[in-house]
Amino acid sequence: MQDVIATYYFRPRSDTKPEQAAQAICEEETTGTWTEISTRTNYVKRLDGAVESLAPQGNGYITRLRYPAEIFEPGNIAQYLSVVAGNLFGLGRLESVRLFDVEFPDSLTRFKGPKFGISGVRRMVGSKDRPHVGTIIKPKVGLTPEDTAAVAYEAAIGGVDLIKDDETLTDQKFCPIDRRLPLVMKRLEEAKDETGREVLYAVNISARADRIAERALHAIDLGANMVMIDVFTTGFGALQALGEDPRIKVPIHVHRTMHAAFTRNPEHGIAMRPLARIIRMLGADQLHTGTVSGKMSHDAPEVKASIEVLKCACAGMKPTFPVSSGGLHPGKVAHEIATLGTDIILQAGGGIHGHPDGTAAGARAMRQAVDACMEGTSLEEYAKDHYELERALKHWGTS
Ligand code: CAP
Ligand code: MG
Repeated sequence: MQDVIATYYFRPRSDTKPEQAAQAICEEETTGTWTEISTRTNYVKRLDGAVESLAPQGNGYITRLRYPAEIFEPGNIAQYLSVVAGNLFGLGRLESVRLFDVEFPDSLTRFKGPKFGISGVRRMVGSKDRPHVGTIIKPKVGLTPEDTAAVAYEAAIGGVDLIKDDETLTDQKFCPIDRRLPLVMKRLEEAKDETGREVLYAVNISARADRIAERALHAIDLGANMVMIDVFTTGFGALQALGEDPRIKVPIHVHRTMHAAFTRNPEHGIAMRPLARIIRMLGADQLHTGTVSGKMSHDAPEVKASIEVLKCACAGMKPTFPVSSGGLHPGKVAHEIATLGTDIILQAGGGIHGHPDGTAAGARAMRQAVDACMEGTSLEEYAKDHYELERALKHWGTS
């Protein structure tokens, strides 16, 4: 494949034929505009887009469009996106249009990708093939640094692999990074002395793009063993700045807050899959791809499609660890693993801290649920001699 192939679903306006609508996208995103122009000379036309295929699907049509590779500036994701996911969303001749996927040729995927990837993160934690268990400190904001660290300690003692800040906690006055991070790392050291296990803490360094590398380096100076970024609110350039900076030698956890503004409507917007491809290229070691049973709206085939592109062979890049999060609790673990596999991070905030016996018990229950699945035993069976899991299943059920 030499060029870029983008796949869209669309519904044309009633006065527009599907062929015209697909052509309108091609023209808008390459060399055309709404009318003939004298400046679109013969030498320019080599950059024309082309409709590769068009077929009815559901209430609309699915089309594959080819954009010449030469239109793209290698390495400039902002520019890639303004071609494949740009003005087309606003074209009046379309009632709706959704970017389903985009495939880039090798010449446009020369990115470093994740520094650690799934195997690098597994090495840090010391796991082989089981799903990782993560937790989000809850409440998402409001705790003092001391209480945040105490909750982190409990979760670590209980057996989680990863602790992360929530997406809205950054460096507010009530819990500044300079105080929170060293305290959390100190408490995680204490937990390590007791359990022998390394636990990762993803401190949320989301900030304006031109300061983010500085903030990451400062966090590393304070002892961070992972950083987290809200990629859509912060911007792709910010993630790229972290991913490509050789001084940032810790894994990057990527949260996707705001994604549903463009991924949720099945007829319009951008599916998670093409975004996941790009986020992996930019250096995400872990990325939220959604659950198949949790509190956020979800669509199993879409979640699986996003996970697939995080792991597929792509320009020698390491695979990104997918994260299933949002409304999970131990009773949901079996369904998540059965659908999404074992190369997955299962995160529970409420589903750990809301355990009737507290955070450590909640973490134990999540780990027991994972162990049950790895042993091929049902949760109910495993719960018979695993007290924390039994309590969790009684509290939340298994659906
Ligand atoms: C999970 C979470 C995440 C969601 C986001 C939350 O907490 O921290 O932000 O997972 O969804 O605040 O909801 P709970 P997604 O475990 O308490 O639900 O990963 O789909 O972007
Ligand atoms: Mg959250």
